[in-house]
Amino acid sequence: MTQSPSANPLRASDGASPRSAKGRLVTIEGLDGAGKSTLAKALASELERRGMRVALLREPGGVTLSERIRELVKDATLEVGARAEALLYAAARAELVQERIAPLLDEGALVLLDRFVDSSLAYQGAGRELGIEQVRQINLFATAGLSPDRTLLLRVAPATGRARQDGRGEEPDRLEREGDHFFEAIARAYEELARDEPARIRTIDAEQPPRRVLEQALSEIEDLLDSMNT
Ligand code: ATM
Repeated sequence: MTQSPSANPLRASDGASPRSAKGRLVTIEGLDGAGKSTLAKALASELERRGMRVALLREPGGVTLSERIRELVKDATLEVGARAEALLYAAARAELVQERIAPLLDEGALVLLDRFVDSSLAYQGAGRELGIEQVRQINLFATAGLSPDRTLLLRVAPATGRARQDGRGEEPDRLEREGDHFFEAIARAYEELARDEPARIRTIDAEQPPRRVLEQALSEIEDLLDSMNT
């Protein structure tokens, strides 16, 4: 997943055009209850205030097929094996990339994406024990190799994430019904991914107040924002 943006098959060929003409893909990752969607919304409004073209999307979802798949993977009444689950997330991702993300990047937008391939590596690769490399392979196919320019990993202790999730008072979905062991494996996998790719994946302590999380997130993408303005 370290392909350079200009070598990306889903982006318009760079040719002689300056790198600055292209958009950037920033993904937000972490356990449920880490505050991903709060950060995504705050980042989007701050960047729009600065006059940037920002598209905020979430996974699974963002286009009709992927929203339908979202309903399937969350449905607690369905039997879904680990392999089928990994493929459903990958299918939702393939459609979102093709219909929305690739065109937005070609138009020069900053795409803020709540979850992407790293979620599958952590949840299906580690949580479901399918193996990170196997899950990476199906996602390379699904995304045609699209890799984020930067990933903000919101680190929260599994117990804190669970407590925040419970505090929402919603009925737990199919994945949220899993035990502590599942979420601990996911948290460990995220840490490993961040250790392997420190330039791309920046970890933020998500137990800080939301304002501090936003400040750190902005500083972690400042160089990308600068590169879009030059
Ligand atoms: P959100 O609740 O963050 O929208 O994500 C939906 C669920 O799908 C979430 N469940 N929990 N807990 C994480 C899970 N998920 C995966 O297991 N693999 C993936 O590739 C993605 C994108 C999400």
